[in-house]
Amino acid sequence: MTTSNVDALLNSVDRDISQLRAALDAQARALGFDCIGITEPGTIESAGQHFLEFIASGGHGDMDWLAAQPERRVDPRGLWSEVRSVIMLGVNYGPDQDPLAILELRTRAAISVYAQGDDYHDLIKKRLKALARWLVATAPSEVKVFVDTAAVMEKPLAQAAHLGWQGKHTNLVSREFGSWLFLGAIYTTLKLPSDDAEIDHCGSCRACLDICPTSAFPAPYRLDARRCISYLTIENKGPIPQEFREAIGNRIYGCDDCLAACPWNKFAREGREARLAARDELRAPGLAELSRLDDAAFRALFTKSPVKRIGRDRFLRNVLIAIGNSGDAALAQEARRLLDDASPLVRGAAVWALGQLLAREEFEVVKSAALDRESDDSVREEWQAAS
Ligand code: B12
Ligand code: SF4
Repeated sequence: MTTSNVDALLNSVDRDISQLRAALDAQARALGFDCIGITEPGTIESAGQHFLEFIASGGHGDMDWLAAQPERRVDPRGLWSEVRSVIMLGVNYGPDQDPLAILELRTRAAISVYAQGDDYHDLIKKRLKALARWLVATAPSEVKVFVDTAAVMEKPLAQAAHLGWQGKHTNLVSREFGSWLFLGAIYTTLKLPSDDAEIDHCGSCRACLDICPTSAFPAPYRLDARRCISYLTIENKGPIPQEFREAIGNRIYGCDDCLAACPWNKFAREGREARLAARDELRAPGLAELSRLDDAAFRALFTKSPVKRIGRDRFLRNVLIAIGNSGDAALAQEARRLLDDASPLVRGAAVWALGQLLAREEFEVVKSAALDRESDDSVREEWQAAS
């Protein structure tokens, strides 16, 4: 083959690849993704190192699944040796109202923005699978799709693919969508041209660090998950440690404070995808009503919602912490009723709520009656601690 023939062949390969990229971008947008970028597997080495330091420091708390098999997470090739390109995708879930306003309504529950609608895992997985199918049909290859639950470092990969940068709150910040992006990934055996990594645009801002109610950031870009309200209300299975209970306020599932404080949100585009809309009944539900949910009613209210995965007992634990923080003595009757709940987790949180809401004398009367019939050690400890 002559040199000019080789050049012609290479030019046509380049043209095909740039056409494939343009078509991939168009297809991703048609399927409801708001941004897309591509990187290679070997681009997150330093993030992988930071991940190992994070695990060694114990910052993951009880999330053993996060610490398991780190070699799979710190490099995409550890999860799938054939991967040659990583396609990162984002879906904007910017709220249609101020997510911090609810924090002032102390008898209402604050559910974090991402959990007020249908479960994003299901929605994004469907879109990822559709895009992956299209890719395989267009350019024969093998693919795997991931959203959230697999051993994939989605934020560093998204930064490497130019979707945004990991801000001081550790989440990905986008110039277009601020802090409100869900992430998903497609690993492929195709070798696609990579985008340039995005650079850090946080500058001297520290709004997300300063707003955190539980001081969960030991340093910028580092989170101690054990102090984060998202971890405490969602991942943590036991009683919520005493030191964080008041700071949690009325946040009963997740927390949005650091995301909402980010000044880049003001550049976020209007008009989010309709299917990510909040359900009206989950925008500001009453604490009293939530405290009356039994298992069946809990499952019915949170059908298709991510909230369902923590189960009724952990959910009620969170609601009772919020009741204790409500300052509304009328809610004491709800906590009192839950002293007889079948779950020690719920009974223990009810004790704390009563300790916050009842006058000392009244509390002691309730205590002496309830302590007699309480056999669980952890709940008895709550009674002692609340006295
Ligand atoms: C575990 C996890 C959590 C944990 C731990 C959070 C965390 N920051 O890691 C908990 C339960 C607390 C959590 C909470 C939330 N999560 Co979460 N979570 C994850 C998950 C499954 C893994 C993240 C991970 O690998 N963490 C491990 C640590 C090591 O990672 P890291 O914090 O990013 O660590 C970096 C920094 O610490 C930094 N670093 C460490 N040391 C040093 C030192 C220096 C010098 C420097 C410069 C940097 C540095 O480098 C590390 C590696 O990049 C991802 C999905 C996925 N598979 O990626 C979703 C994910 C991160 N979560 C998400 C969301 C939406 C949330 C919440 C907003 C939910 C809510 N409203 O309550 C909160 C936000 C809290 C916060 N400020 O991070 C989204 C974030 C989207 C985005 N735009 O970034 C993800 C990507 C899920 C998704 N598919 O969309 N989450
Ligand atoms: S989500 Fe809330 S508690 Fe967690 S780090 Fe951000 S501001 Fe702090």
